[in-house]
Amino acid sequence: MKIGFFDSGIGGLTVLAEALRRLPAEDYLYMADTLHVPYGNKSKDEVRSFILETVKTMAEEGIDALVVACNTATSIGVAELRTLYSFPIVGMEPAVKPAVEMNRMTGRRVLVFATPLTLQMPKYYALVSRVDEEGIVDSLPLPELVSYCENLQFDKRVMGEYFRDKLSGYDLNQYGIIVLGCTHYPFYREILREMLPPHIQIVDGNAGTVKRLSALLNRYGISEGRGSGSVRFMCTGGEAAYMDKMQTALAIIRGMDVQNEEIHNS
Ligand code: DGN
Repeated sequence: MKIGFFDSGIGGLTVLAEALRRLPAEDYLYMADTLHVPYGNKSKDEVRSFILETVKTMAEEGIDALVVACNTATSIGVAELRTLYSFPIVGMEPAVKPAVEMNRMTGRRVLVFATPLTLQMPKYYALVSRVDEEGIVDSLPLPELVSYCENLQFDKRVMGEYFRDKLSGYDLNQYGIIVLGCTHYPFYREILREMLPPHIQIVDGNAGTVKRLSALLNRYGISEGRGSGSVRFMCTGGEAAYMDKMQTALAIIRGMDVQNEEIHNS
């Protein structure tokens, strides 16, 4: 049983880390589209063709299920991928719905961080229209953050300045929850935690995605649970240095205590 995880770069490793925690007895193939990272600032048509090409390569490797571990790629390609392949496919969704539900009692607002492309797509607009009856959701595009992450820029001072600048126009007292709507962003959870007021919760959709994956594997009857939690890395550019980077980044995210504020996207 081999589960494929796909992202433009190292972002999907934050979802893979969650899968390794919850489903340790499967085997994984992780694919990064290093030839085209980052996706978030490119056109919809370009990203669509990158997704189709990359998943084709993964399918040729013989995966039994696929997690599109990228919000941007999910918004653009997941529906089409489901028409092309018979294996189960799970996508990402920014955790806006549970955030709105959790926040209802506090009277505070919800702020969604994501790539510009995710925030521009009809899928995101439809999600917010569906769940945000009170009009409490605001969205903040962070176009530079994926590139910082890909460069393993985790310096507290540099990134603290970046986030302070991005949030300078916001009255943070108004907000109760920040949603990390891009799979790269959980790498910055600890830095954000230190700089944000303590009343703000930081949430992502990773646990919800892995729960959906688990349910789907059961429904298709394809989870053998006889794997070893092995991870094979691939990248479209085939760069040896990037293989090392993926190992390093997976160790970083697995070393973080991400459980305290996790919520379940339904
Ligand atoms: N990790 C991707 C996401 O969740 O949107 C980022 C895509 C990109 O390359 N910008």
